Amino acid sequence: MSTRRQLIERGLVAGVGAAGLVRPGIANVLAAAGRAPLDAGSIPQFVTPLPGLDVIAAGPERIELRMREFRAQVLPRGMPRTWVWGYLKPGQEGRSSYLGPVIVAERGTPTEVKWVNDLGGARTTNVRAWANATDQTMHWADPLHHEANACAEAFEPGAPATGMCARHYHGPVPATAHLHGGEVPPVLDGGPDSWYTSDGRFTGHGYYTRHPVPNADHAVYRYPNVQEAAPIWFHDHTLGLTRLNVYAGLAGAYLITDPANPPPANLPVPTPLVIQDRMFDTDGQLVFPAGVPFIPNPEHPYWVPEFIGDTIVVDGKVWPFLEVEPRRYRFLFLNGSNARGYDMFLEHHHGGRRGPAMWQIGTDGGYLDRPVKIDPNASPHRLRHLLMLPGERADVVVDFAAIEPGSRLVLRNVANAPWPGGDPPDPMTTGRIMEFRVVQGTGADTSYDPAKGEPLRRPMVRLADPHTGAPAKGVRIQRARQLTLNEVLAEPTSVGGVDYPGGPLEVLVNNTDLPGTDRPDFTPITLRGITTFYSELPREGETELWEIVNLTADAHPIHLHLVQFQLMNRQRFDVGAYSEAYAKAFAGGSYRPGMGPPLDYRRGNPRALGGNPDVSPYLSGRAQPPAANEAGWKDTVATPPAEVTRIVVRWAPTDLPADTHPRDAFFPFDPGGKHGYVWHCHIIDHEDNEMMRPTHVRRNPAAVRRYVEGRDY
Ligand SMILES: [Cu+2]
Repeated sequence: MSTRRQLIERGLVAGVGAAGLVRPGIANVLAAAGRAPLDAGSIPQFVTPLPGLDVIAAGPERIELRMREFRAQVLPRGMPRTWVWGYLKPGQEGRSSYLGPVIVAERGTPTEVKWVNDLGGARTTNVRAWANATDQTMHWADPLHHEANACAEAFEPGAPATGMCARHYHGPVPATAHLHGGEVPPVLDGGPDSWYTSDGRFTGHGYYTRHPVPNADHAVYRYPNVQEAAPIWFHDHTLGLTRLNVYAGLAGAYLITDPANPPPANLPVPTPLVIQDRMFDTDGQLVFPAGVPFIPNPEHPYWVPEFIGDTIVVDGKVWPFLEVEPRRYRFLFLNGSNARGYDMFLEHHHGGRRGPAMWQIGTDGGYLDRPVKIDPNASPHRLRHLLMLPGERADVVVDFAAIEPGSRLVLRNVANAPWPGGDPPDPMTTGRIMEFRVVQGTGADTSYDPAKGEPLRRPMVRLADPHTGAPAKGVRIQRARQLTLNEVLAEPTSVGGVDYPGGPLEVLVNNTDLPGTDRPDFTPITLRGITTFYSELPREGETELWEIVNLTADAHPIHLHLVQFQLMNRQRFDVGAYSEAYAKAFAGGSYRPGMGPPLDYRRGNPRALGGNPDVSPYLSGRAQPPAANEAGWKDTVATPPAEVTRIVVRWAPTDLPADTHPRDAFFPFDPGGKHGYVWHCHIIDHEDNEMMRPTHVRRNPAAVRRYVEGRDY
C-alpha cells in the first residue's frame, strides 16, 4: 500500500519507462491493434430518432435486471453496431439502447431488485475499450488479489513497463449497482466495495444480498422508497472501475413519485435525456484513450485524468433527433458522462436565433417550489444556459408553441472541457447535443404552463435561504467541516531525452487516499477482514455545514450518498495564499500529498473541522447565493475552482421541518452499520483514482425505526 506513496515522497515523478509509456497519440495506438479512430465529424447528425427507453412500473413483484453484453445500434443505421453493456430483463437478448431501464417507483412501496452480474470475464468481452483500459495500479476492486497498490514498483524510472501491473486485468468482471440519490440503508447502497463477479467466486468486502445465495453472482436489494419524489438513477460504482463499467453502458433511471404529494396534475410525463460523450473506432466500437497518456502518468499507465469524448450520445444514440409538436414538453436531463460538463441552450438550426427558453422545474432531489426560467436571450447577469456537471439532473419544461412547424432546433453545448478552464467544444460536433424538429400540432395544449409560475409542490423545507445565502430560519448548524479538493501533480522533468510534462497522479478529497496508522485521528472500521479509516463521521439527525475548498484548477461535481442537501453559497478565496498556509500546517512545514489534512480531526481549531486550516482569512468578495435553479435539493453540486462551496447537509429525511431537534430527526432505517457510505467527485475518472472518502453515519440512539435489516431489506 505504501509503495505508491513512497514513490511520491521520493519525488519519483520522472518519465517512467518513457519508451514504454510515452506514446504518440491515439491513432498510432489504435493502428497497432489494427484499428483506426472514427472521425466524429464524419458521423451523420440528427438522422436517428430518439429511442424510447424501457420503462418498468415497479410493483410488489421483484424486478430482475441482468448486466449483460450485447450489440446496440449506437451510431446511425448503416454504420456498425457497438458492443455495449446494459441492464436487461430476463430473456431479453438485446435492446435498442444500452441505457436503462427507467424504473418508476412509488414512495411508500418498496421495490425489490435482483441485480445479476452476467458480464463474464475480461478475456471474452467484446468491449475492447474496457478490456484495454483496466489499470491494476489503482486502488481498485482487484478480484484476483493482485494487491494493486503494491504494483507501483513496476514503474521505477527507466524500467520497462512489463510488470504484472502494466498488464490488463484478465479475470471476471466485477460490478455493482448504486442507486444514485437514493435514501437507502448502507447495505443497499451499492457502494464501491459491494461488487461481485459473474462466476460468483469473488465479492467485495462490502458485498450484501437480502437473500443469501450460494453462488454470489447477484445481489437482491429491497429499496424502501421512503424519500420525497425525485428523479434519481442507478449506475455501476465498482471501486477503481466505475469509469469503464459506466462507459460500457451500465446506467439507468429510477424515478420516485409521491402519490400523497403529487405535482400539478397536468404536468407532462418526462422524457429522460441522458447525455454522454463517447469515442468510436471505424469498426463502430467504443474507444477509451487509456495507454495514451496525453499527460503521461508514471504511476497509472492506463488511467487518464478525464475522459473527454468527441461524439455526443443521448439515450444511447449518437446525435439523435426528436419530433415535437408546437406545445410543451418535459425533459429530464441527466449528465451521465465520465467527465464532460454541458452548458446548454436551444438554437434555431438555420439563422442561429436562440430560444425557446427552458423552464427548470426540478433538481437532483425533486421539484423546485416554482419553475425557473433559463432564457438564452436574457441579459448576461441572468440565467441563460443550463449547466450540468456529471451526475446532475435537471427536470425541464420547454414550450415549443411559438415555433413555426418545420423549424429545427439544436440543443447546443458551450461548456469547456474540463469545465471551466478546458478546451471549448467544437461547434460542429461536441457543441451539439441533439435536434428537436417541430412538426404540425394537433389540438390545444392544456398542460402545466411554467410561464404562469404556479407552485410545483408544497414549499420545500429550506436548510439554506436561497436569497440571503445563509442558513434558513430555524436551522441550527451542529457541526462545520472545511474540506479540501486536491490534485496531486507530478513535477515536469526529462528522462532519457524525453520530456515529461508532469500532470495529475491522483485527485483527492481532503488530501486523503488510504490513511493508515499514520492518522490516529481517523476511525478504523473493519468489515470482513478489511479495515477502512473513516474521517467523516456525521451524527444522524445533525445538520452540518460543509465548506468545500477547491484548490485545483477544475470544477468538481461533489456527490454525497444517502442524503439530499442544499447549496448555501459560494465565495472566492486566494488559492495561492491559502495553499501556502495549508502546506505550512503539515508537520515539517511542507505539503504531503495523500497524507490527510495537515491538522488533527479531533483537536483542530473548531473553525477548521475537517483538519484543515481556517480558510476565512483568505476569502474575498461576497458569498454568492445559489442560482435559482440550484436552490433545491441536490445530491451532486458543482464546486468551481478557487471558490469555497458551502452546502448544508442534514443527516435526516428532507421533509422534516427545518427546526426539528436532532434527537427527533432520523431515517426510517438504520443508517449506521459497518458498510457505511461514501462522498466523492462525480467526475468518474477522479472518483476511480482516490477522489472519494468513506462516510460512516453514527446512528441516533433515540430513533424509532420502521425498517429493520433482515426483515425488510
Ligand atoms: Cu473531480
